[in-house]
Amino acid sequence: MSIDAVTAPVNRSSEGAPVDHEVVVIGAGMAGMYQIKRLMDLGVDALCLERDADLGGTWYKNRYPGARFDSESYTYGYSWDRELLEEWHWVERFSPQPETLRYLNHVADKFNLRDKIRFNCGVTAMTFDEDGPLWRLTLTDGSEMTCRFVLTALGVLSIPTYPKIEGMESFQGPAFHTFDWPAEPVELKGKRVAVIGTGATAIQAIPEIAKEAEQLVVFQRRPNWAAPLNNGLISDEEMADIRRRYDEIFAQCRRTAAGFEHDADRRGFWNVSREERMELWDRLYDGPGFGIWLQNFLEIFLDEAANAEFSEYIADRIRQRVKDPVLAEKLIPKDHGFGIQRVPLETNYFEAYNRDNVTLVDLTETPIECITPTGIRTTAGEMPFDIIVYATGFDAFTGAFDRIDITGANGQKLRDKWADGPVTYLGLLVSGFPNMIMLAGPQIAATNFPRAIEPAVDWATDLLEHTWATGHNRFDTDAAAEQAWVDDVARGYSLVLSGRAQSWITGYNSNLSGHEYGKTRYNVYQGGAPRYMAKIQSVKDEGFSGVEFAG
Ligand code: NA7
Repeated sequence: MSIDAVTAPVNRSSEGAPVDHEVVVIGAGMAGMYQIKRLMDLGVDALCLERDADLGGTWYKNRYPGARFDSESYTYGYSWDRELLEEWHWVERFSPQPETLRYLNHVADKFNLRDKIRFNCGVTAMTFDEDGPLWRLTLTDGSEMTCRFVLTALGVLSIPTYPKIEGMESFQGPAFHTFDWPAEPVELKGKRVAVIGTGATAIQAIPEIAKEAEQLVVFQRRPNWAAPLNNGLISDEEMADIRRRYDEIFAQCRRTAAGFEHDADRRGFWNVSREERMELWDRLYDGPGFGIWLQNFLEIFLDEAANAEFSEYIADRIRQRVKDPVLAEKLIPKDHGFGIQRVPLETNYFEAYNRDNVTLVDLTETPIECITPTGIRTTAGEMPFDIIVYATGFDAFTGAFDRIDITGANGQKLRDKWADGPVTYLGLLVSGFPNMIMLAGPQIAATNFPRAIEPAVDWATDLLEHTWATGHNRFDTDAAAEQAWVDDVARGYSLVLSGRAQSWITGYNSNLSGHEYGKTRYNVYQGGAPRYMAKIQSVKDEGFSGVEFAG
């Protein structure tokens, strides 16, 4: 037999009722793109459905000024193709959205991924048909499609949450969520702009909007801790060095809890002197990216006193950067410590408030009463605006699933099963929803996102291959294995200070989507990426323990 014959793609398929496609992948962002590539390589009849007009997911949608990675670019890119790693030059240490979208388009072109992606094709409903067994999908154009297996790559922050404010629809000028920032240029020059929200997105956008707009008013409900991104260009020499070190870089990302190069300082917060702590913090504050968060002492995440001392250090930094001391205090969070919520990284965020054209409205003092046709009215009066920007966050993790009417075996709705929060096995499977694998679902490890996506895609592909190789056409996870995982995830929330945060990690804002207010949703696995990866590997090594095969 020739080598070609051995390596030629085999058309994998399962027994069962005929289907339009063996596998459908929903979503063509980072996860969906890699998944379709893996299936193409295997010669599987697979199709990727994308609701948007083009690929890129998060990086296709988030076009607001200042949108960029908080991950070092070279730790965020795909790791699975040596040639791709060798040929791509990341221009900036923290890639801006347009460059990232260019990168993803380059990947799609290089591997002909568009051949297997159907654009402007959302999924509105999917129902498991036991007789197939198969999934019956309803698409946005009303047509139906069937497949044996569904892999969801819906994105974890892909459903924007607009606030519910009286009169929103009456505003006559442009008004949009940052996620829906128009693709065509938005003229900010000479405009009076309102930004509602001060999360990671707003903190990236505000300094950029401030440079352009005639007037910018920021409506803040709760301030967020933020620290400098310290971005820079990557020279040819640095990029050559990064290329030489790629194996080492990815190995380091696999070793660390959050999938970055940054690793915690394990000397022990209380074992070193205050001077030594200050020396570390000064260095990290001037260093790049999440170092200030992830290269810090582990006690920051676990010990209230340690966290309070460090938070005070950051508060002082804010006081040094904001000229007006009263304003500085308004920008310093008082209800939670640094790093308890996901830390926004910024470039001149605090300096933006020193500009004459930027004003902060503290909504705890003067709440918004309504939006009028020409502006925003707070209890202090009405302010006129030309543009309103909602930087109000996302219906995280489960929102994209809730938007699809998903019916599993025995007629159960996923929406109902998840009414009190997500319930999964390893963040990858859901009991009662056979032949469905989530590639970027709730309860996967909280990491530098692609570093968790790639193992999830590989695991999903291995599960499919195992199913085919063992002559089955149906798998489901057993409820006991699922419950054990949910308990493990919940335990993680009880161990870290961030488990009580008011953030999308705890699903605190998902009441906007009809979920109970203030009830913690266990959206992510908090036990660290290495432990998560070891777990999914051991499940696989045990022939997919906790998964039942049939057919
Ligand atoms: P976040 O981090 O959820 O931030 C949303 C912000 O919007 C936050 O400041 C909220 O204040 C504010 N918000 C939400 N609703 C309202 C209303 N009704 N009125 C005033 N302010 C409101 O979302 P981001 O998009 O910034 O970041 C999400 C992630 O994307 C980020 O972590 C990165 O991983 C990428 P609150 O704090 O709830 O008082």
